[in-house]
Amino acid sequence: MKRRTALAYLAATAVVSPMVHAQPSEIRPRIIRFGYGLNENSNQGRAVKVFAQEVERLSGGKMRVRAIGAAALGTDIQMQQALIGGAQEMMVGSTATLVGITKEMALWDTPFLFNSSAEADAVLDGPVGRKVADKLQDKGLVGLVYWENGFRQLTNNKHPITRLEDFQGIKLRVMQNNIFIDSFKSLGVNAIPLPFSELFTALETRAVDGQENPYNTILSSKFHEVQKYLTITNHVYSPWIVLASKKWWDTLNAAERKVLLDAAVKSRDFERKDTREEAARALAELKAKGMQVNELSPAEANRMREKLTAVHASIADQVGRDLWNELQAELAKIRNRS
Ligand code: TK8
Repeated sequence: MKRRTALAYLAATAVVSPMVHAQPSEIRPRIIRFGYGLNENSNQGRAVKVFAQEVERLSGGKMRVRAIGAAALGTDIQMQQALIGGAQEMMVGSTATLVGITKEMALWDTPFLFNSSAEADAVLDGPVGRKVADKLQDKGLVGLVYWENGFRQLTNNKHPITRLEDFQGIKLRVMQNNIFIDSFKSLGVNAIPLPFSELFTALETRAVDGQENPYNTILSSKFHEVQKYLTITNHVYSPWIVLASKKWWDTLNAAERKVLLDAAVKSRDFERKDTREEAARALAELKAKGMQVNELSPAEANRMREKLTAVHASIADQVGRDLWNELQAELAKIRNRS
């Protein structure tokens, strides 16, 4: 099937322009396989669709995106490897799962780094966000834009979390990197790193008691069906990043790259707006679906914050003091302005 398509395509290009004049761009697949982890009916799925439509429109139909959700092409980490090897063209996923490839990505896992999504946008779209994304190039990936995953909240099936002591012994699924593991261990939980695609089943079979993700994901992944308690913690802001295979990107001409970049920016603006609108409704919807929701008292929120900000020094060491200081200076500038 693959073979026939490739041959048919070669034959078609040969008629239009003799093979001797064929540019590398004419023999690469015009279909862009774009993988993502959430399902189609999620903020991630909706934004991938916008990206696909824009690529098709801006390229006059010459470039087409085949969007494949629900981790059908693999977990974030598996897809990253496929991009690096050139077996897949594009994906969107958590920056947190890139920390094993580019240590500077750990910057975005800093608990309580941003006070608002406006701060996150300003930093991620600014020079520090660009610098961190550009570090991926040496590793075979091109980081195009950051999307909003969002502020993360905690759910579990054991009991409401109202005090720091309630974290004790909870088996909590965390994203696969050392910052998340260390952060949650400092709260006393039993932190279990798992890919997102295994999470629903792990919750359903009670292999883990809880997890943490933004309201949007809790809702679109139907975690409310297998989780009873939701605690509003806003403990960290997670970005997603749209990635391209560097191997593939290097075969594109300037016009094609521009199509992808313009479509990425358009999808980013759509995605952030859509995500924020959905987040504003999602909490009420989760309550209506039976989740028991609680907020931490200011005193308990502070105790949690203190524990989590204690990991800041080790993040600064991991990403490098210069980058850490640059980020803090950038944040101070933004906060001064507003
Ligand atoms: C989706 C993941 C997800 C993330 C997680 O592939 O793993 O909990 O929040 O969005 O990247």
